[in-house]
Amino acid sequence: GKRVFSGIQPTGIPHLGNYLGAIRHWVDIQEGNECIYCLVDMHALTVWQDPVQLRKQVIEQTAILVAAGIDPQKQILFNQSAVSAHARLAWIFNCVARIGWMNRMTQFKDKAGKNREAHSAGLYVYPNLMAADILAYKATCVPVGEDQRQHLELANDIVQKFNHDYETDFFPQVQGYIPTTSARVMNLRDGSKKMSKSDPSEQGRIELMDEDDVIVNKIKRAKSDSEPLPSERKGLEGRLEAFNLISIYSVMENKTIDQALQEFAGQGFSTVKTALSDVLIQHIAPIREQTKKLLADQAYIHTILKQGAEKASAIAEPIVSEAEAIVGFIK
Ligand code: AQP
Repeated sequence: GKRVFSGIQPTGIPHLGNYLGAIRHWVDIQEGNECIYCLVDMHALTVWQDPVQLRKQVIEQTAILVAAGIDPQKQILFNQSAVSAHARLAWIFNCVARIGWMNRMTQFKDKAGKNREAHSAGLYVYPNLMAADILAYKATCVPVGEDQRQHLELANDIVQKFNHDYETDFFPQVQGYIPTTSARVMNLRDGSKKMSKSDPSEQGRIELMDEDDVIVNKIKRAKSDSEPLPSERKGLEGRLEAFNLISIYSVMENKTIDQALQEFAGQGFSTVKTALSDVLIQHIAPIREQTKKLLADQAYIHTILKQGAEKASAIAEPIVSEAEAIVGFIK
């Protein structure tokens, strides 16, 4: 088996994009592997978080992950700030990574927008903390969405420079695992933006805690177009919202886009939307209901996080201590 690491920001209720791009694969990859799944509250802090909300969201997300099928007994599920090894290794990596490397990160440019100077320094060095998350465990398999590819490359640049500068082979190269079926799920109201937790409008995303009628309504009001559906993928070119709806449907039904289009060719969007709402409800309702049950016993959720942090520390502590010794820290 492999050692797998992945994280999710407790910045809100996970949505369909997080589910199809990450959570679903996290569940599948558990068999035969050692999986470390982290609620990255330190990453969340790179943009303003209300403290009460942040705490609530960590608890809620933990429950959702367990409800979605992460096994907290066999695997490791915890919040990042509870394991100090992340922050300690991130500092070392802040001193390994070059400012020029950070300046090339497209996610920073996207998130910071025009007013870069007003953002936190944490947002700027976010990818170094992500490298530390992975390498504190020497994890070699990192399942993430396509949007994280550049950050994984940066992690490998850090590994290479660290190993070179300190004349060691201490850190292993990191392998991304970007499943080909993890379509980038786009905003339901704007097919050029990705579906995102922090988008001010909830109408653009399906959250894993949405009630059935909310799902039906959001899909009903999702942007589409008035053309009938084509029989082949190329007929969706330039139709961003139409493509997004078909793409979500096909991923959820384990079909190719062309197979999905066979079902709907020649028809309008109302048929697609009804079918899509149905599959979404089939997948989401059980997760939502199980989450509610789990949240009724918050002590249990706290125990999961505490035990997860203990198991995570047991792995990360010796690795990060050795990295500290390599750079010359006296402990
Ligand atoms: N729209 C998406 N489609 C496919 N995958 C996605 N992921 C996020 N959005 C989509 C994947 O979900 C995992 C966890 O993401 P994250 O919480 O660490 O941060 P994010 O990518 O910044 O997600 P959000 O929802 O947009 O959060 P905010 O709004 O807080 O920034 C990652 O593996 C990601 O690829």
